[in-house]
Amino acid sequence: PLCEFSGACSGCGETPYVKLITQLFGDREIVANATGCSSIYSGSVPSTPYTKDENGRGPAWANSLFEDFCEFGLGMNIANEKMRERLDAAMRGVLDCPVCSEEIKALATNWLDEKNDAAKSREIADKLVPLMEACGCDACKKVLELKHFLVKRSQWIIGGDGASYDIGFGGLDHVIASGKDVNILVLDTEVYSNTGGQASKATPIGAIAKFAAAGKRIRKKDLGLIATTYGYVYVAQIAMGADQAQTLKAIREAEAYDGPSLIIAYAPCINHGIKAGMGKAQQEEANAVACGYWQLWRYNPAAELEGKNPFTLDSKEPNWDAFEDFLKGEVRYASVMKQYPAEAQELFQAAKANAKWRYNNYRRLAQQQWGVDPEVETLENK
Ligand SMILES: Cc1ncc(C[n+]2csc(CCOP(=O)(O)OP(=O)(O)O)c2C)c(N)n1
Repeated sequence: PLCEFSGACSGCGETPYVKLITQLFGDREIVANATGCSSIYSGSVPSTPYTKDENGRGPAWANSLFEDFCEFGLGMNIANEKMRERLDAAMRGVLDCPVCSEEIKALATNWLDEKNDAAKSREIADKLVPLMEACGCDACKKVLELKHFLVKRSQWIIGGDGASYDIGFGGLDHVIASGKDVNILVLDTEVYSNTGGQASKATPIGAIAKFAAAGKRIRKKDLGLIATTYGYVYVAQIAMGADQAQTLKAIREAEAYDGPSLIIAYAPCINHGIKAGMGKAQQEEANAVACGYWQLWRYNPAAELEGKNPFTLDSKEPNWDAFEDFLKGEVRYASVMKQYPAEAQELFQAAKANAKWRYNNYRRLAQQQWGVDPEVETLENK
């Protein structure tokens, strides 16, 4: 991992996702981080848990405001695109150069063809840079000035649910609508964790949070489903402790998808008051999915181009009988019973009904008939 020892609460549900992304793409990763827990444990200056590998490569990271983190990441992506356009022009200069060797020219042609493939662009860059340094002609110097852009980058935008569902939502919507190749990771703790647990639109009905002291009275917003309506945005809901393979698959698919991606990751938090303790945070994720509290699914626009249903429901039919016990295992719900016994049962039922409504909705989407309409096919996900 290229994200090591953070100052997050022990058992934090957020950090395993952040760490996993560095394990997959860390040597070419750029992060635009919203303010929130993740910006604090990732950038407690002068120290940072982000580190580099034996070749000196690691994630490049910066923190934005709470309200514009997606635009901040989009800006990084556009800047990178612009620089790579310049690099492309410089590389074409090599092809006509009277000094450059045939080997350099062959690699330059290869790079022009494969520059958007992460592994191939890395392989070509590793061969090309020493040859160009040895050549030293003006055309090679121009390429070398931009050598940091030879390898395809992996743009990540990381934020909490407060940033994503609420305050930065306008920007998130703008960025996914742009069609640009960025990956947004929402660390969904269902509250504003870093400022002490205020309710967000991600807080489910019945949970106690600040500004929802008697239990929230309205259901959780379905951010993922909203994003699917664009049709060209990769979307997934994941929970690492429930299904590691699905988490890995979703993160890989999102990164590989040539367009915007949004991953919503369930993250247990110290604010939830997990009775089993924070040492059981991963187990809590498994329990959340098993009882239907959280659902696992992926919406992959690339599948649609192959004539397949883009929506896949990855969670099994939940054991709804375990739903109430799951709620009782967390103080944010259990305390409603103590403080507001009259309303508690009604709120718990509403929480379960809403979770069922969501699950049924996902199941319907996963089971829908999918056929290819030739006219629609020409849209090519745009
Ligand atoms: C415009 C603005 N409002 C409020 C804050 C204060 N603030 C900093 S972090 C934070 C909570 C972040 O919550 P969330 O996005 O859910 O991330 P988490 O801490 O849960 O990871 C708040 C309210 C801020 N930085 N900027």
